[in-house]
Amino acid sequence: MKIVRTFGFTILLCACGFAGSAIGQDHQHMQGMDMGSMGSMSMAADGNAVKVGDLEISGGFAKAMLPGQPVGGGFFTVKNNGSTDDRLVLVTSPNAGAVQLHEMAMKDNVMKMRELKDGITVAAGQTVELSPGNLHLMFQKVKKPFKEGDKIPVTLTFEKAGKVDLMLSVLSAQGK
Ligand SMILES: [Cu+2]
Repeated sequence: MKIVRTFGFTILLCACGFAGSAIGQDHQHMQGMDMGSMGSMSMAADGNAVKVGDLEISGGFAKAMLPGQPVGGGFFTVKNNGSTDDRLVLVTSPNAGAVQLHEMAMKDNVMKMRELKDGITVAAGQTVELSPGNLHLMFQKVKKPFKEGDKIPVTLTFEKAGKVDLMLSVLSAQGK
């Protein structure tokens, strides 16, 4: 994983997945990561929104992976138009051996990422955004590295709304 330090955030996801399988769910990402630079990575919306029950899912995208990179990041926005809370509990994709739900957060000035085993809650009337540097999907055991322009199908399972298929457009490794 030497290249991790040379290229910043893009390979970070790679570092995460690597460390994640090796040492568990609360793994260290990168020393002293600058939140400011991460904030500037805005999300590129795709426009193909899908609905299931009271939920509306939009802006799905994934980042291109570098050759040999074992894991990839995926992102989208979920809006809950209903009056009951729901929860994203499972994500699967034919392009990956497993898909985990992760969050990233600053802790003691260090960016850390951990798997959310209980899923991601989308409260009634709220919108939850999975975006670089925050909540994200982590594709594990990816069969073929995601290339810019690819489409990655995923199936999301929500506790109440049930299953819905979503297509993630692969953007550049920078997520733009
Ligand atoms: Cu992750």
